[in-house]
Amino acid sequence: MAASVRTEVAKAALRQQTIELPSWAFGNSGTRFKVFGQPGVPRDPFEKLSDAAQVHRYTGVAPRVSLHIPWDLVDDFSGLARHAEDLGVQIGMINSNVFQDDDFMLGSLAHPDPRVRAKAVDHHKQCVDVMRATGSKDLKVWLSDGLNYPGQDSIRARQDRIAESLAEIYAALDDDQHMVLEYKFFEPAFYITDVPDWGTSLLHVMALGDRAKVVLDTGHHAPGTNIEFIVAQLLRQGRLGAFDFNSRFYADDDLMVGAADPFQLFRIMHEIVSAGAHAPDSGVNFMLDQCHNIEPKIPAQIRSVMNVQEATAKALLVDVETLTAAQLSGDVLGAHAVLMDAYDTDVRPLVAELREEMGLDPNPTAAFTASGYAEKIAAERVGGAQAGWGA
Ligand code: LRH
Ligand code: MN
Repeated sequence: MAASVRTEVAKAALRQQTIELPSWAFGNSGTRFKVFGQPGVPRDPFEKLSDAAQVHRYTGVAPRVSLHIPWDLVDDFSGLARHAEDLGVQIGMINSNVFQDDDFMLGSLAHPDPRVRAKAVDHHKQCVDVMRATGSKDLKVWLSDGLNYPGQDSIRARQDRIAESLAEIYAALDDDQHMVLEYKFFEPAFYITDVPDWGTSLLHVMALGDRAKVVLDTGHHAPGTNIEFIVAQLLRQGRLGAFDFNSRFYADDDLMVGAADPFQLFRIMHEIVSAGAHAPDSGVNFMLDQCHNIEPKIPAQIRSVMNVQEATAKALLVDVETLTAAQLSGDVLGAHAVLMDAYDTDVRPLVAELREEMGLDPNPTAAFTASGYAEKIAAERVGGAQAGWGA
């Protein structure tokens, strides 16, 4: 395929790409040391959606916002969904939260006490009701459940309890609803996390049924883990349901995707594009899961969406024919060079051109800054409590 044709094919694919934003990225977040406030931070889910809609307005590819319950609890969820529609966005995945209630100190779905497990299952059923009220079709489950000391509880019994509890939640889903299960190798537990890796999540979702898949959060692996291998394997099983994109230098830093390791993001998107999983109907949801502890939140989300677009564009420019020929002929350096040529391509002009063709400003960050929206919300949003993790 000629390079010029590859460019047009890439643009057509990028035009269809969508990236889902996390409502909580627009609220305050931090570390155990400090949570810094910022002027204009939303005070409720309505204001979070307004800010998320700004990201879609200037990038054109962020039409969904993922909610987190109870952080985004409102009296009228269909009203919230209408507010989203008025803003030109939609409610995406619904995230459960069984990591902040005092009763879940020793676990939620894995807790030794059946009454506590029942409470955690009920919370997920409440999230399914939120899905019905907002039109969301996806329940996203991350369990902070784990142990801090050897012997604290039975490793095997906890897996049995989780399997039983997840089965009850899965049974509560409507036929057109799905569940995705996220894994994380540590934090807040420091000895064992009950769903620590892709294998454990995969085993649980395969036991549940076809409408259950794995969430891969790029910050949830042990240092040195080859994430694109996991992506290829989960795609091969048809069980990659979603990404929580972010980047990190050390632990679950939740920094802007592509900021710490743009080459890793490119390698991940290469596996995605190679499997055709970038297509809108692939069933893979590309989401951001980030915390903007010190940087302005809306521009950071815009930058993050641009980073995913650029990594995807590079992956779409890989000369697949030449790569495959080199791979099959054992031409190690030749094959590597083909991939690096794509990675070393400056795709910013291509993506800027695409935005113009979509009727958008080629520079979303500059366009947002020029809009004065940040100053407007800083002036308007005075009083009330800024949204956060409420931890
Ligand atoms: C856990 C996690 C999960 C969310 C939370 C905000 O670390 O990645 O996806 O519920 O962050
Ligand atoms: Mn996550």
